[in-house]
Amino acid sequence: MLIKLPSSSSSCESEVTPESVYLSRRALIGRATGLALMVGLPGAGDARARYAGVGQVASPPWFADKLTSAQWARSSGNEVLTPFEDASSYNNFFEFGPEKGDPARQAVDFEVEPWSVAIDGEVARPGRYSLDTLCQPHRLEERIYRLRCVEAWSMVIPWLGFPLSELLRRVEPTGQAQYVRFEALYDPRRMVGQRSGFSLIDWPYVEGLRLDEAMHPLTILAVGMYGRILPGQNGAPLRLVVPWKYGFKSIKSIVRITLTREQPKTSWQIIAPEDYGFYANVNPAVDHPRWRQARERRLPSGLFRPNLIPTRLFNGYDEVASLYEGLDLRKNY
Ligand SMILES: Nc1nc2c(c(=O)[nH]1)N[C@H]1C(S)=C(S)[C@@H](COP(=O)(O)O)O[C@H]1N2
Ligand SMILES: [Mo]
Repeated sequence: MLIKLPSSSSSCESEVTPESVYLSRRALIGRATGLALMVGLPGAGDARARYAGVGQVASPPWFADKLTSAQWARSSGNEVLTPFEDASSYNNFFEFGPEKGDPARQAVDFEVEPWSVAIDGEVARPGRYSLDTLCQPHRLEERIYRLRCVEAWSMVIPWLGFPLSELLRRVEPTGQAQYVRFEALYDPRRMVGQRSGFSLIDWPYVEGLRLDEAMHPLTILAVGMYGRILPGQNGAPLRLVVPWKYGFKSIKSIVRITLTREQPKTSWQIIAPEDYGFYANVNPAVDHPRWRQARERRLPSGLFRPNLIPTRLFNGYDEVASLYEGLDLRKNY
């Protein structure tokens, strides 16, 4: 459950929320045993200083437990973090509507408990895992990554998650497994964008990776960001983050992971195969049919003085280059 508590700087929540709602929230908060207050967590001091504007939220006990042993990144190189405010209000999450502000508005009360993930296909140990059993063996790590959307804007986000490779090893891919297919939640009752007849997407949202890409140490499953549990609009409760690929590969709200022999058909490929390829590696030299990819707007960015920076091949993550040796990146865009 995601409940935003008033931060010390904001006005008392009871002033702005109808009393009935406020009281029922208070009751819920009282029942949640693991309040993830970042204060006092080992190693979290630096993190907290960096996370201006991140309010305190209640989190389920399994997440609060994991936070106490999380490995916090102490530096982000010389890159400035995107403020939480921007990263959690400017989103693409079509299940909650087509506009950038829709997910933050529509996913506030997105209920993600209980949540389970089915793992099937070419694995020796298929099964359905509750979110906490899925995460239980894995230590949370903070990973500060650039996120480059195919629409030519980017952010720098401190995720909390664990390598996807660790999970895949647990379920033991068979010798036939070549690809990983990811499926997001389909539930029109909870996701208003899925109720619209005008959506481009044939639900559920599907993404995929080659198995070696999925096993790469940079590829993570995230359950949190900015030292807290993932907000609904950012893909609660479980999302993929593949930092060298365009943002649409980083599928949110995952309910199914399938190891396959064949390359899966992914949502954006189905919608517009000329515009969005399976690989979707960030590449300044390969333009989108309707716009250039050589530069990006690093958010926050003013409308009149956009904060433009050059886009880098593989979003600057050169260590993945060996995955694509001998592959024509123009053809395999
Ligand atoms: N299930 C799902 N996952 C999704 C999307 C979506 O619409 N649905 N949008 C993608 C796109 S286009 C981007 S740029 C990133 C945005 O992630 P963020 O909102 O956390 O920055 O999520 C990706 N994951
Ligand atoms: Mo995107």
